[in-house]
Amino acid sequence: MVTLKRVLLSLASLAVSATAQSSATCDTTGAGATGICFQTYFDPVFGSWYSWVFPPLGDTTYTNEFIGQMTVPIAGKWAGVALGAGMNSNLLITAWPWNGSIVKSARQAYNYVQPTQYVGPTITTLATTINATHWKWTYRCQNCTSWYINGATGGVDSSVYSVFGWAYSTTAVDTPTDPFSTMIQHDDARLYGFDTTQAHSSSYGSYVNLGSTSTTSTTKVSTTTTSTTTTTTSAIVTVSPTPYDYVVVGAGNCGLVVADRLTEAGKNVLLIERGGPSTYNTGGRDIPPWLTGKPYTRFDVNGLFEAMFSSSNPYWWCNDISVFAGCLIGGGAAINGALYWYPPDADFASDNGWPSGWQTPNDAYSRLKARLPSTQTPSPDGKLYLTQVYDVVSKMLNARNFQSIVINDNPNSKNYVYGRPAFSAQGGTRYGPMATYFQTAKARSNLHFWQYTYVTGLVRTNGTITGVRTNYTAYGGNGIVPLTTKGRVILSAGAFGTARILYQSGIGPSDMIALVAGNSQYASNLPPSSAYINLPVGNNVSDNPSINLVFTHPSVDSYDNWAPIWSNPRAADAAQYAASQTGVFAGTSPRLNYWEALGGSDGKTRYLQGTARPGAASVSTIYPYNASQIFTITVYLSHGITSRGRIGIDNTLYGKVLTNPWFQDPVDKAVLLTGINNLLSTMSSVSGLTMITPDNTTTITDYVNNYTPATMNSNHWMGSTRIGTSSSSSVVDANTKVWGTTNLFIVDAGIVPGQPMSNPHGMLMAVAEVAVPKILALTGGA
Ligand code: 6FA
Ligand code: ABL
Repeated sequence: MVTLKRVLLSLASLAVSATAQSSATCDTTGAGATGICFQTYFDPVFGSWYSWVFPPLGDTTYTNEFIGQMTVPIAGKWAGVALGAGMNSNLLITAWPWNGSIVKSARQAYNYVQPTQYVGPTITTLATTINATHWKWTYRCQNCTSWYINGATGGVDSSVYSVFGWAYSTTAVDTPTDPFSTMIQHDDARLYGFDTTQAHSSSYGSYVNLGSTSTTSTTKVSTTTTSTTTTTTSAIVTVSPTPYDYVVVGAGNCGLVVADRLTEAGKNVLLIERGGPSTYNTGGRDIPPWLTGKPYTRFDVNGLFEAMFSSSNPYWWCNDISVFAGCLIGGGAAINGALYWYPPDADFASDNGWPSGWQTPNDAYSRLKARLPSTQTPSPDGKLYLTQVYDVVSKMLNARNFQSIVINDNPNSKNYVYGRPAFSAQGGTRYGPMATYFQTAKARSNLHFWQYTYVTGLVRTNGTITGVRTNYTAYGGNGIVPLTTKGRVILSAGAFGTARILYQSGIGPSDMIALVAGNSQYASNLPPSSAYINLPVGNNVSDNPSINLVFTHPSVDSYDNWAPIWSNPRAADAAQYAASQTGVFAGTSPRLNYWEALGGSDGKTRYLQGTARPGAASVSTIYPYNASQIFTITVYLSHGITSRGRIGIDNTLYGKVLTNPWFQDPVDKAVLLTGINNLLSTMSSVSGLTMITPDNTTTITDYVNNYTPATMNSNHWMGSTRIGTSSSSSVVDANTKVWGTTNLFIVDAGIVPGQPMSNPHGMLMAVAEVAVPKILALTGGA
């Protein structure tokens, strides 16, 4: 057992820091060997093996089935697999040993709650082995590769790389004889990349004929509680914790920049990300059917951006936040529209809420541009594609004497200007921080990276953080990552994610901490109430109010409203992208952006950004219209907005908006209305142009007044942990250190006090470029 433990330990560090991978193994040795060759994933946390083999691709005899095997330490009182990226809406199979055989069930979960019976699959045991250390169960699962769960269809496409999950518990189910027994939540569960493409066997037909044999080795443990408990103790795998100089939470847009700059400075850094791979170079293998065999996933191909919103299994969104946010490597930068603007000086101005020391960060801009230059021509052949929307909207703007410029050549020009969108793309692919900062960070031995690991709070003694709590419970036996004596934590979990971690650590308004204190799972992690730190976490939140206007014009190609791009794209465009990464698919949907400064009745200037694209998210009109000619102009109010809202959690710790941030100040609404009317004032100068949403049965004022608030969301949430000069009105000081703490920092959208001029992901990377040198320059740290 000592030997096994050492092997598992070394595998543990390997598998957690690298992309989890499956490998080919044949079950040919030891008692009860089936002879089946599987593709296997080894779980380093508890030391289980989860294996699959599918019929050959194209086989028509054994449709909709597979053979699976679980080899689980005897301490595992039940284990389960999810046939997809998460428990929710995927087929789940649970199993446990009982009286020398395996009790099995197919289950489903409608949410992150106890899974219940799922009717449909036929599961047949092919072999069972139970010995002193493990139980091994081999099963055939028929009617198991597609399902209808939770109102959605799902399935395993074994011709492409998959993401699967495991769950494991050391607590037995409530009624072991009942396959559908209730159970307490698993000790731990993870997702992992699984190479289904390698999990096919021409011997499948002979494997299913193993029949329902049950082999039980001579060393079978008795099923009495006493003897299994004895075995349990020696089989549990605990990974020894290592202290780190810096723990960075969140490998998102900002976290990747932070991790790169800290490791560049020689610090020993652990980067923790709750999600998994995105782009190919992060380990992602979610490749569209028309690019099979090519190294371009849905996250690489910019043209697949609009498909993010129409997938039946959108595993990339954070599943515990009420608004869109990316929970995978790259965070928002892995799933966003890749509009990428070099920040104007106004973004960091003191009248936008920034403390001194942040204005005109030219060095940071230079560092950012050097790592990630923008492009107006995402297609590597230098050509522009699908340009009709640009041509039409530029006519509306020319009639008002707007100037056409290269936006990122003139970042400070943001009044009466328009231009082609700038993208954080290169080589026809989404580039972003995943292809730049993350790659250099990963190449350094002082970067340690854990994915699929969820941070649930901080361990602290008053204002000093001593550890980071994770769901990797085998780590030190409790999932707590310790810090070196002068160690620091940097939260980059995004505006919602960071706020929640703070609440879970007793930092924030008392009503939010009270919700954690009332949560049976997390209450005990809170520090004593005398150590709570009262800060306005979640307050002062802003997001651009945005209004969509939908038009038609005879020259416009709506690009089929981006509907068939995942499974059935236009053949010529798909072939062009496959051959040279050029063409329509090299860019995301936007085709023109414009900016205008507008005065308000309060004497303040607010800026408006417009984004025009083929297609529309929704159309509401009494007019007959030609759907192949639709396009949208989204009008955002950005820099200078005064409205603020509040975000927080509910009693299940689900992240949500408590007070909408849009139009709290009526002047914001009045100014946006002025901007929309200005835009529409020259419509008649473009012949053939019709606005269909709103149509002429609705005035612009009514349209804006009746706009569903949630659809005004721009996904540009910031300010929940704003930077400032006082702990009564801000959460972090000018060095991004959380007030009242000695070693806790925040570097993400949450610290931004006022909306920047434009879509923010570039500006946010600049925030990280400014913040890291400030943190490193602060004395007292590692
Ligand atoms: N910004 C742009 O500039 N241009 C765009 O075109 C654009 N489009 C979109 C868009 O289309 C959508 C749908 C969304 C949601 C956002 C868009 N944005 C755009 C906004 C931009 O992407 C975000 O403002 C930006 O990504 C925010 O950067 P942050 O670094 O503050 O936050 P992220 O969400 O990127 O990263 C947080 C990371 O922490 C994630 O990887 C998450 O998985 C991880 N995390 C969260 N909680 C965690 C926990 N408890 N434990 C471990 N990891 C955690
Ligand atoms: C952004 O900055 C916004 O956050 C996104 O909402 C926006 O994308 C992208 N940039 C591109 O401009 C829109 C999509 O084009 C819509 O199809 C989608 O309905 C909307 O996001 C959802 O918020």
